[in-house]
Amino acid sequence: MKHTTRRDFIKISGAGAGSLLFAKPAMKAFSQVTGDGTIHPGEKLHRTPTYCEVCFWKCAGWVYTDKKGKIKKIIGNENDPHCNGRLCPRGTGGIGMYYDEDRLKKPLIREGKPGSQVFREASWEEALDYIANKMQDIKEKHGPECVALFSHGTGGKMISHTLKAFGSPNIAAPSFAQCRGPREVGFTATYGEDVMSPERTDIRDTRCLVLIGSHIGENMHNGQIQEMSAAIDKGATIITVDPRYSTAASHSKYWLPIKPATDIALLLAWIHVIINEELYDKEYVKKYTFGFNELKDHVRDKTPEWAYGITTIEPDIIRKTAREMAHAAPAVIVHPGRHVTWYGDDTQRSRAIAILNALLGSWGRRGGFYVPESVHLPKFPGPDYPKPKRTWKDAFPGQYNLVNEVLSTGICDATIPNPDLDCNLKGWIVYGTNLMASLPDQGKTLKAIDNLELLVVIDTMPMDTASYADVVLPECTYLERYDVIRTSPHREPHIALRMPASEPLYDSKPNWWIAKELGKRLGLEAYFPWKNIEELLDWQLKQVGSSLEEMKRIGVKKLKREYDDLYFLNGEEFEFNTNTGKIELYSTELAKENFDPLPNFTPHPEPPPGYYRLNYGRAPMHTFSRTANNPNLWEIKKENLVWVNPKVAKLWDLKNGQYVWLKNQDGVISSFPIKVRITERIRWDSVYMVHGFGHTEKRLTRAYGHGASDSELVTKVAMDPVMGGTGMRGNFVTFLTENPGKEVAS
Ligand SMILES: Nc1nc2c(c(=O)[nH]1)N[C@H]1C(S)=C(S)[C@@H](COP(=O)(O)OP(=O)(O)OC[C@H]3O[C@@H](n4cnc5c(=O)[nH]c(N)nc54)[C@H](O)[C@@H]3O)O[C@H]1N2
Ligand SMILES: Nc1nc2c(c(=O)[nH]1)N[C@H]1C(S)=C(S)[C@@H](COP(=O)(O)OP(=O)(O)OC[C@H]3O[C@@H](n4cnc5c(=O)[nH]c(N)nc54)[C@H](O)[C@@H]3O)O[C@H]1N2
Ligand code: SF4
Ligand SMILES: [Mo]
Repeated sequence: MKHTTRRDFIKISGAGAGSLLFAKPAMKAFSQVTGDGTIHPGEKLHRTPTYCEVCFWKCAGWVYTDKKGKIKKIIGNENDPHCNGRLCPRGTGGIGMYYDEDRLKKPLIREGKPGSQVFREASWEEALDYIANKMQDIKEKHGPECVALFSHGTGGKMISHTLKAFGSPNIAAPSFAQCRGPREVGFTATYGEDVMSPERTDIRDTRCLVLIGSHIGENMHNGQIQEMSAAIDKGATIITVDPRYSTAASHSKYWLPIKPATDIALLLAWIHVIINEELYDKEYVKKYTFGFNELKDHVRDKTPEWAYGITTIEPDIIRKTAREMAHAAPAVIVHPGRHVTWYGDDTQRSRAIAILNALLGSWGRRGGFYVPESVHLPKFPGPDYPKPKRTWKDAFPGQYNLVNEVLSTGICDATIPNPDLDCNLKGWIVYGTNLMASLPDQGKTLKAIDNLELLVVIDTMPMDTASYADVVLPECTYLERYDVIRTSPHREPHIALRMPASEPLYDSKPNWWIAKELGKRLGLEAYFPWKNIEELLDWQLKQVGSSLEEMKRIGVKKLKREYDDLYFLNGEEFEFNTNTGKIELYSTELAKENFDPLPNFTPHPEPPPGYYRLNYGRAPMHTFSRTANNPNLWEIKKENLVWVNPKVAKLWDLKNGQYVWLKNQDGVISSFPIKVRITERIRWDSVYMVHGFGHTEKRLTRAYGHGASDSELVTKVAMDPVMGGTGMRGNFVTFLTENPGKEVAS
């Protein structure tokens, strides 16, 4: 196992966040980022501002085009707090999204029977008329609420506007029920506020960063990586809890290779040590928290020795790491993570993380969690949205009272006919999300799709979900369009502009145009009183003292904070937005809903003999399934590998580089084989693979058939009873070394 030293980490990261994890061949691929060769020295390039859409960190940058209008390169905007002038490799390689010759080029309408997957090209007029007619039909027969929107990504805001004007509140993203939902509900129950994106973690100034399955390093969220690197530079301690020896683990003072699914036991033991050894911030706890005595009683018997039997982490290490955190407090962060839908008790694990931070006094403190601010852009004058009569929650009476966002999987469930429901959803618009890859239990998604009267997919690529659509609309890429202004929260409030660097290729159109044209056909012109998006953006920008003209020049503008409270809890009075006005160690809200008011450890199912827990994560050069076909990024990583512990490899007589098929506990076999990587970096009870590969859509000429899809193998879901999140890490796989002769659907 190769160990890089702390010094090495600083050295490579100093060259740019992007190079952090890259070997030389990978970097070489980046020197030829454009589709048509390199930039000639001395060539004069024109630059336009953008913000990246390759992932949801949305770094602001500059796009350079040549005299002919060809896009040549993208670099970071120095003034942007998300990236500080440096893009990650995916952001640099974003040009590949524009040059990908497999892009959707024309609107498509399905021919023949539902499910036929045979399409014909259509004009925009015909495609939009078709959608509007169907939507009106559903509205008349069942009500507008029976059309739902799945959306992920910036452009979803415009399509949401059309849907809300149409009268439906059913707008969901997989980034809640399949991602950060439990953390937002867990932190809100504790602090009355959520963690937000970008996370309000003050990593830059932290003295101790605890990562619990948060694999920053493979998880390439740009600003966090840069801040973590800066923190290490200043001598911060990193503690990583991960059953896998992750990149972060390799830069940590302590790596705790925890038995999967047991983190709550570790967290309770840490809380026990911190209370028992009186290491908590007494003044902070007394002044700002509620329920300390209940918590103290609750963890009395949750000793490190108790946790050892569950987690396999030595009591001595549990004590040492707890002291390390307390020593750094309040400049300590027990990171809330982001993709936290693991085992179904995820809100409770997030609560335990929130409680631990409260004991250490890190919320609202420098080097802990800061208070972010964002710019509020006024809404362009127009009518209010109609008030919906029903919502998706009607399908789940009495459930999910603590949930403020829509559950994607809830929409899916509410689409499958059920005698208890007076209305099933009948139409889906899917914008910028590949449901077949991002929702668990593909069988269920397909069942829901089977019951639809209308499925519209708006995408840039012919992704897996598009093949089930009635109508497919080709959106132009982020490099060819304006979008809404980015107003994400940060230390300093700021705005960022995305504008087209080039005309849209083929017959693709931007989301704002699609939203407006569809709105027009639905009789919703009044909601689109602006001529084009330039007029809308310019008006909004002028309300906050800028203009489109200014933003085209500078790309990012920082504004003054309204409140001087970046770090607010230094002894002053503060009322939290909870029932008690305090940080709730004991949650009155969870108690009211009959959930555990203090987190408990519950054991989870173990893999049956011959099976291994399916663990998955990210690769630094790819984003989910969306970059698998990107020519630049594909060049660097064409397929995922399955990580297998040497002991397991020996047992199965597996060799490095050998291809195997994976079969899960429900008998589902991966469509394609996956290459074995034998490594000590994964525990013997689990295997690991990167999410987003194994595409079954042949129109993705590069990505088709490369690697295996974790999504296919996630057929079992551990539902979080508090907020409906779908725990996806309770699936187990075994190896098939012979070709199972599986027919591949495409
Ligand atoms: N099994 C499994 N499931 C998971 C995860 C996992 O790791 N494993 N991760 C979960 C997490 S954390 C999340 S956040 C979700 C992510 O889920 P998704 O957001 O669905 O992720 P992608 O698979 O990247 O799908 C994005 C889609 O948007 C399209 N797209 C890209 N850019 C544009 C654009 O500008 N306009 C339009 N219209 N479309 C565009 C892409 O072509 C692609 O089809 O998945 C969740 N589901
Ligand atoms: N390059 C790149 N970066 C990305 C993305 C991307 O697609 N590509 N997606 C972004 C998005 S939307 C999200 S949500 C984040 C997700 O990134 P994170 O929130 O960092 O990660 P997770 O996917 O939850 O966690 C993956 C890690 O959890 C470990 N793990 C598995 N089981 C357990 C367990 O039981 N206990 C513990 N302690 N650890 C466990 C795995 O070994 C792995 O190292 O990444 C973001 N960043
Ligand atoms: S982290 Fe990378 S992919 Fe994500 S927005 Fe920033 S540059 Fe783009
Ligand atoms: Mo996510």
